[in-house]
Amino acid sequence: MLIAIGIAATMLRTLPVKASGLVGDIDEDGDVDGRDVVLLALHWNSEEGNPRYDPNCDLNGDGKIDGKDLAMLAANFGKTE
Ligand SMILES: [Ca+2]
Ligand SMILES: [Ca+2]
Repeated sequence: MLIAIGIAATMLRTLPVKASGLVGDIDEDGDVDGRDVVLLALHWNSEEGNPRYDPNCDLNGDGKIDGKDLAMLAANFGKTE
């Protein structure tokens, strides 16, 4: 329950800065599909300051690209704008 509230709060904080408005649409082509999963995988397990870190893949904006970001992408997988 606390985790769900935390994720919801993070999403509310993150949503306005995303250009596409669709959380998980990393390449901003209007849908959340395998290409976005691949992009997230390429930057997987990196942190802010690491050369592999890409803020577009850090969906919850916590400075790390990890399972929390994958969970947010998975929640929107298959969705389009
Ligand atoms: Ca996409
Ligand atoms: Ca993150």
